[in-house]
Amino acid sequence: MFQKILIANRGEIALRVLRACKELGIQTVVVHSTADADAMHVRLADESVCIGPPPSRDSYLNIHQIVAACEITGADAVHPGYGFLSENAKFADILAAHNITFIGPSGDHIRVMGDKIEAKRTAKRLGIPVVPGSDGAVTEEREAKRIAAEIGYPVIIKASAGGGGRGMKVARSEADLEVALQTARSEAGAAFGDDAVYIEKYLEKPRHIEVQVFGDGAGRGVHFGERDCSLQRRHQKVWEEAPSPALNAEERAHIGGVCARAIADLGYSGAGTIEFLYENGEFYFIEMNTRLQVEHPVTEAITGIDLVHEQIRVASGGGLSVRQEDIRFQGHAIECRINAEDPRTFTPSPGTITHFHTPGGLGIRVDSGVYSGYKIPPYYDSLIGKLIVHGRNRVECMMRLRRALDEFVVDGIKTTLPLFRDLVGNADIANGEYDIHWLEKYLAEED
Ligand code: MV4
Repeated sequence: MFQKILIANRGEIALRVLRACKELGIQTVVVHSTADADAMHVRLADESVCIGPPPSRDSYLNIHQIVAACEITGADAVHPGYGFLSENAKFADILAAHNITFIGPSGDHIRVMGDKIEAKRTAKRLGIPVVPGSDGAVTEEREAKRIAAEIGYPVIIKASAGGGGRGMKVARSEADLEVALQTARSEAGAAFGDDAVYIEKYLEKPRHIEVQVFGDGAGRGVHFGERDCSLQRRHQKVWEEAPSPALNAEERAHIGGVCARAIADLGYSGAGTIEFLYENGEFYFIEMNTRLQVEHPVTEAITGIDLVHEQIRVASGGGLSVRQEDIRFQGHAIECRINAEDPRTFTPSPGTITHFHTPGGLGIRVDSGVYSGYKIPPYYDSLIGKLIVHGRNRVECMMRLRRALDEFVVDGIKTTLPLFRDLVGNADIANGEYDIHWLEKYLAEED
């Protein structure tokens, strides 16, 4: 087991990882920017190293500073959290070259999944169902037209270096295709320095369902069920739940089994998320994330398993603590992302939190690094906390969530809490009847 883990992140996830380390008796080092000197995780860590000024590229993204902090403190592993360097293959490689363990998959696995064309090819080879489309990159209009005619319109053109919704163009008929292809290619080239694009059948009203997987790096793979993350705005998830209201136990076991076997065959190590669009009873792979995700607590709530413990165990060579048959799904969990933003416009609202009171009681978990008197710096993303509610079934979970939202007090700044108070009273949400476009339509109709 590791003696000392360096946490290369900030905010609620830095605290989340720190808690796991403490439970495992592992010493902790945090690195932070000058803007985060007052953060809760900095106070709670055994050691802290200030690595630079507020802009992320000069601190949380500065690989050399982080490696130096490992060398100075004698950390033998790094947990990257999510975002920042968590899916940076070069970072994983550099740490390996310094004999420091990256708590995550190999640089090569990160690289494959970061290239969306390569990821899709790999998924297909491993027996994961993918969206019908081009076999690889498409450059010529003639070829694009041939593929689109074959799969049928509408089609979507996506950047291979994109992901998370960046660099996509929909073509509803052949007349749109030339412009869509050229715009997608030039935007991809400008944004990512890589103009490779690919074509897929455009699914009109899917849900976003993702499967939590783990590999032990030695040929074993397991799944922890799925999360439904369809409620998004501008590709930012707002509300996530497990299990998906759209799946039955048979579908869950089937797609989970397919994903677990793929992870085993790939020799993957650590936590991963296989993302699907789900429409008319079919799953279509879109991307794989090679990190722990923001919404991992809903999976923890329904399985009772600490996924950060598992990440640390696997990275240290201790293997997974569970076999597939030990993983049981109990009840229902919902996560609400509390952002320091206007609940209608989503404009960031940094500043001082004058009063912070979190809900409690059975089935309630709040993951947050903020406290009364804390000043939210303006430099980073606006997530200030997550409310995760668990109940024996979805109805109980929703009742408990409504009660928890009533107790939650965040004064001094604007937050997305009022949006969630509206959502828990909505009939579509109560019925679990929503797709990836539901939230944006709802917000457009509100004003
Ligand atoms: C799609 C799609 C429809 N058809 N692919 C957006 C994020 C990126 N991960 C993939 N995305 C989409 N890919 C096909 N073939 C619709 C989306 C999409 C979306 C997906 C998940 C959650 C929210 C979304 C919002 C708009 C579009």
